[in-house]
Amino acid sequence: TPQGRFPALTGLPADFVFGAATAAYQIEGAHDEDGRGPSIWDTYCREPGRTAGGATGDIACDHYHRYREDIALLRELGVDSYRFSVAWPRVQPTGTGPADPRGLDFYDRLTDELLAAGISPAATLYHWDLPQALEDRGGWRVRETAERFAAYAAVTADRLGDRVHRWITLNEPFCSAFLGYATGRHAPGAREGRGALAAAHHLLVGHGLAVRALRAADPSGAARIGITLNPDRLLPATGSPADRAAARRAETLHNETWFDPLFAGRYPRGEAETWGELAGGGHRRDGDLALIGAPLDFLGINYYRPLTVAEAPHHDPDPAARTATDIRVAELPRDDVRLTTMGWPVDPHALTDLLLDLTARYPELPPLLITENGSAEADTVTGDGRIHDTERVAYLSDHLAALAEAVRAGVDVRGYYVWSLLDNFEWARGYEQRFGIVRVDYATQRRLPKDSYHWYRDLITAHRGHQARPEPTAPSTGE
Ligand code: GBH
Repeated sequence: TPQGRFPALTGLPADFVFGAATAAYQIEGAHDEDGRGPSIWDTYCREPGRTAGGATGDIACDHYHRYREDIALLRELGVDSYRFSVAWPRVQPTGTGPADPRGLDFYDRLTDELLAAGISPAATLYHWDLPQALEDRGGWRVRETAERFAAYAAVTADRLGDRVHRWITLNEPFCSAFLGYATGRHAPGAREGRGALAAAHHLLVGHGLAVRALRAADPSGAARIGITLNPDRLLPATGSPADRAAARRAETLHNETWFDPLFAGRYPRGEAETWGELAGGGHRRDGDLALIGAPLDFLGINYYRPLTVAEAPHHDPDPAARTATDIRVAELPRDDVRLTTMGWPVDPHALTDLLLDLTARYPELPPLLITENGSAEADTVTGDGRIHDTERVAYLSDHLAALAEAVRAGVDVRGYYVWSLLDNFEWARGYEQRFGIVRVDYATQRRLPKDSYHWYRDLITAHRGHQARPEPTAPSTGE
């Protein structure tokens, strides 16, 4: 049976969506073409020491010019849906004012090419590329950025909404707020306390305003609108009260900051314990919770690995210098499981636990989509000209099995997108980390599908029950 070769499929509904995901700054390149303005990532990458080897997204995978070839790869892969992101600074080069039609033209062509290939587009409006001009006015620290974001959502939906019916407002606002404004490991590279907490709130307000704008642009009701979060499975290093308290503070920072306003109509209860006098804040207004909590059609979840946490002293003894991630929590390495080249532990069952736990804690959750899951591996081209990325195949297979286990236990998951279609610009880690199921040789821009690409294609075919290709006669090799 098809499921015999792909046990991970057992229990997934017949209309389960299989997809692949990318993001604009990580693949497009063409950073100064057709009127695109600079984003905070263009600025950040040019500052010394920010990214591995000083890498930038100036060229990346040159997808802006090669999107037809990349969509042909998606068509051959057989995915139902493709998740991409729209670059705000292509649509509005300074983040405000009338749209530059040339930027929207690109996403218009991309959308038509996807539909012609029988692939359903899923568009993320914000995958971290804030127009630099808005950062110069305060970025996500200020409410004005949330209002600008909704205006950008409206012009984008106005142009694409007749054909794009799945919208994701924000990708991983945790990263935008806390890596961008507290650890400084993401653009704009700030290290702040209150600024980062204000950014977290204004991202949520921007989401709520964008949902309102997207619904207004969709009188027919065809649009399915959601947000993508990266909830973490947080494991206390020991059962000690100190480590358990540390894990609770991390729950507030990583999960409750987002889930509580979005799905429980409240701000997190652990704020004071987590942030002390930084908590609360004058950036909140009456009515914000109702705006943020507007009903969604789905919740996107990006999942990669669990985190083991323990109590730690403050990084900075000076309270005035503390950032919003300085919450007396240390992340501990794991030595009991395999690590990917990101150093991330491979522990698929943590995904099952996470999904069950979130569903139990938030009864109002909408249906789920896994909008990213994948692994970075040290792929090498072998003598046969192929890439036998058996670790990635095992990672994907085991995580799909863990997801299917959650579905069998009653969690409503409607789809799964592999991160990523292509090797790409992995933010601060530059081009050293390869997440693609297709290799990109950056010197030539040649694409080479890895074994994981062929495995995923066969899994999708098996799920559809088409049996379009004969089963292999040799025993499968750990797939
Ligand atoms: C997701 O981020 C993103 O949505 C996607 O763009 C990204 O490519 C993918 O996952 C893989 O990372 O080591 O200090 O440079 C997940 C959150 C953000 C966590 C980047 C790791 C690197 C921090 N990731 N972060 S650092």
